[in-house]
Amino acid sequence: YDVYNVEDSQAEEIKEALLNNDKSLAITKIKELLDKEKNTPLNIAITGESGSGKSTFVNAFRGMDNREEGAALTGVTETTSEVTAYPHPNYPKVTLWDLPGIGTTKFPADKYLECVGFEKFDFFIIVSADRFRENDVKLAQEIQRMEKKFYFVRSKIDNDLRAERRKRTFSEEETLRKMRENCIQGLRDLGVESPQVFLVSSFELHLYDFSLLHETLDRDLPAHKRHALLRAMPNISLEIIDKKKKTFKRRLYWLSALSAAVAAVPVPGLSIAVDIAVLVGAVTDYVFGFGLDIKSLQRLSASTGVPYADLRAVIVSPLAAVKISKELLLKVLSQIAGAATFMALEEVSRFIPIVGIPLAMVFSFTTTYRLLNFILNQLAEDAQKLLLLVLQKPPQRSHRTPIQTIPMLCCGIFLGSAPSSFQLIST
Ligand SMILES: Nc1nc2c(ncn2[C@@H]2O[C@H](COP(=O)(O)OP(=O)(O)O)[C@@H](O)[C@H]2O)c(=O)[nH]1
Ligand SMILES: [Mg+2]
Repeated sequence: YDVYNVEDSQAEEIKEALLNNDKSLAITKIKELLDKEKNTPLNIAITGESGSGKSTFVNAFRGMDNREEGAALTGVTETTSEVTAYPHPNYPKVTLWDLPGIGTTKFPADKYLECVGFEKFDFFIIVSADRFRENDVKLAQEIQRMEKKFYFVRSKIDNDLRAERRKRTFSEEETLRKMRENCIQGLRDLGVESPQVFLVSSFELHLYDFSLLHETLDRDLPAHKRHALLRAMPNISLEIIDKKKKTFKRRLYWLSALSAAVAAVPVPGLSIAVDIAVLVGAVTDYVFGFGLDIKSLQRLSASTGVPYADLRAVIVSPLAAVKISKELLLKVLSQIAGAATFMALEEVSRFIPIVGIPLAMVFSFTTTYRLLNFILNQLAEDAQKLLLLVLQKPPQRSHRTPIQTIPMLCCGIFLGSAPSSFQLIST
């Protein structure tokens, strides 16, 4: 098992504890590792002038429609210097901060940063709906002086493209290229050395540069923050869903090791009781990460206009769009072919003297691994099918099917049609 494929230094400690047969230490360490990921705070500052589209971006990032309850208020002129926190609905430790425009506060850049409490932010996104101005640049320079990162987002790209589309010689690629270049040149002229500019439409995050923004942030952030960001990302591409699946899969080894360590405690019945609680936690995590919980699906329905029932109809996993309980999970697990046999073997093997304990560990590991892997694959497939469904929705005229998504679509269809019984075996 590829247990070493974790960037964390904790991995070595766990391995050592397991090898030394120090189970309680191993359990503590594995739990620490799993919890750490879940509890990593990520604070993203969104700034830019009033009307630039900050609040809409905050909502879109959290998978919310502007009109929804709990959404940041949009289309209102800023009059106060209030900083508002918008926690991610599924990962409240990931927070988007809607900052007032520097022009609204009338503070100089250094005072502005102090005023908004810059220390807590992991990075800044500076939004503008047209060219970037002196205020944006002064702020960027001050952010840099504070040794924080910043990225420029040129918003409302859909508006620009709509206007350009009227021209006879319209080429989307060319228009986007020019806009990007103009923004970069404008920032250079104002003194920013190598500005990173991303063209975004908050109404269509799956188009233009939002994916690129994620990739860039992914590169720049430290490992644990990277995971927090990925999990909170809206499902804008099949690739994002696949990346989520891969990080969950990496954690699967630790969950399986945890289950194995627990199973080796020679008390009948205990291993299964502990395992189920651990499994419920893990599966709930997958469901939330893929946005397959009831509330996320309602949000998806609201923001895309696809009826909830239609979304629900493509979902196969019995664990999506329901409240996950121990009872439900046990029922689902028992329905997964072969599962029952594995668990029975585990229970039996524990009582075989000497060989029993290590054998129980092995069985527990493989059982947990196979079951969670099966569930994870099925949920990821559901998320991909949902994405394909919402991208297909008719009102979005021929906006463009980005060329790069065509192979991914094929791949998604292929994944979607793979017989699920194979995935129980495949890793
Ligand atoms: N077409 C389009 N309009 C947008 C976009 N982002 C924001 N808007 C609109 O621009 C206006 C101002 O947006 P808002 O988010 O309130 O800006 P803020 O003042 O910076 O928070 C609102 O009417 C939004 O609907 C976008 O990506 N595309
Ligand atoms: Mg606003």
